[in-house]
Amino acid sequence: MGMNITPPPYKIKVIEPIKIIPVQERVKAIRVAHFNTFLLQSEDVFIDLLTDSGTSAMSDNQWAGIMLGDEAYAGSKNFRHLEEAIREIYGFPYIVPTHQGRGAEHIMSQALIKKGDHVPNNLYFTTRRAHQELAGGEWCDVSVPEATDPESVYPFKGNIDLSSLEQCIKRCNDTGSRIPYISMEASLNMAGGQPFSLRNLHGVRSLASAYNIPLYIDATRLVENAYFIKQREEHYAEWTVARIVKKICSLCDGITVSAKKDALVNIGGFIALRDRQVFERMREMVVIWEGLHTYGGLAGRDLEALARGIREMVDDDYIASRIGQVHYLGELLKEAGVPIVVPIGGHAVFLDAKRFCAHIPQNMFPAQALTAAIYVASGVRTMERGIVSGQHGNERYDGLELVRLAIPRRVYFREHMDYVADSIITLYKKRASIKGLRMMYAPKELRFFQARFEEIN
Ligand code: PM9
Repeated sequence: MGMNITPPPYKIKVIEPIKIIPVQERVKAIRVAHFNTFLLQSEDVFIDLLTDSGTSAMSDNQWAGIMLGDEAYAGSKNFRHLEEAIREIYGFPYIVPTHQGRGAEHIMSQALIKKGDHVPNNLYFTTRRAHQELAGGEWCDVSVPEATDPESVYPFKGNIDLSSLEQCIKRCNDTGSRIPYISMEASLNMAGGQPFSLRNLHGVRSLASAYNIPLYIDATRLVENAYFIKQREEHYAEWTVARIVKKICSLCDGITVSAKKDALVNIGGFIALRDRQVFERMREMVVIWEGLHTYGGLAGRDLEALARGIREMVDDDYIASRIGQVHYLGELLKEAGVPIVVPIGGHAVFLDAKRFCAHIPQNMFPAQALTAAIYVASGVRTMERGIVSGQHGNERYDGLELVRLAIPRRVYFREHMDYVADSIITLYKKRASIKGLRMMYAPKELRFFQARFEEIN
């Protein structure tokens, strides 16, 4: 295929058996799950590409760390190890641990946002936006237009549109509305795992400084973003991924992190920042919602596994092989003519359901229907990233309509990717048989997790 293959720089020590249940049982299982892959039982799934969150395989070094958990209520030595790792790799002095990413988003939003504030974001992430809005903020989109064009090959779809950002700031100044911070997500998940460039980040930093607004990055997949900068942006080919990560962090005021992605652990999150006053406000809040400020809802062993994961995640060979595997799957699908989001992202391959299921209108949830069809056809579990995830309340939505195949880190083999590609290519040939869905129930917040559907005949 003429691709550069980087073999994984690790080998197997422990395995977990998986099996595929017969197709009749899969048909039953997806009905019981109301056509929502979040409601499937994991034993009924063969290859689980629902998410790359908390699904990574830990190393022997991390498992060894688990045995060194200091489970004292206060002052656990593992928290000190975590602080050291974050200071070394990300470069921030102050750390607030949380149980996972949305715990960090909750605290950041409550600490910084007041009712009526506007928060500029590059597109949105579901939980981040929900917490900004619950705190009384108004989300405003300052992503580049390419972010929502699945066919554009623009290499930095995670960029912020600098003129939209400046307009947003000026509009807020004119109307007396406050901007508590600029929110920028690395490896923009909802656009297909797309990076921002360092050049763009410098531009955002300049505006932030000119208008005296803090800049906080969602650094959940910062390492993957840094890898793309190394690959695609002039000047950085010779830099290590670790150096690029540090550089990015030097340009912002702080980060929130779901450590369940880049950082190779099954649970964990944190806020890391430079402003001591803001840190102290957040540290007062963490004890209300998460736990003491030296564990934030995590066990000592979790803190240790995370401290070690943070050091492992910036290994250049590892990250090349990780993104290489995602790329491998994406290329197989692309070559077979299956419509996917390009460029292929860092953590996942995204199918474009608008083109895959062109016969299903968006109000019949084509991406949701496609996740169900893929499961029945192959036992592979994927996630809807379209109108179910994207629409808030009664707001109009005609945005991206995607199915995400997220690849857990250090978990599956090339043969698994071949099987996934084969199954989807076969389904694509029979796509006319996929039926639209009707939504029967949806919770008010983050409806995609628990919504229920039935098939339209
Ligand atoms: N992302 C994902 O599968 C897990 C659940 S939401 C479907 O992609 C970003 C960029 C994320 C993210 C979670 C969170 C929240 C914040 N930012 O899941 O609370 O992708 O640890 O993190 C998921 P937690």
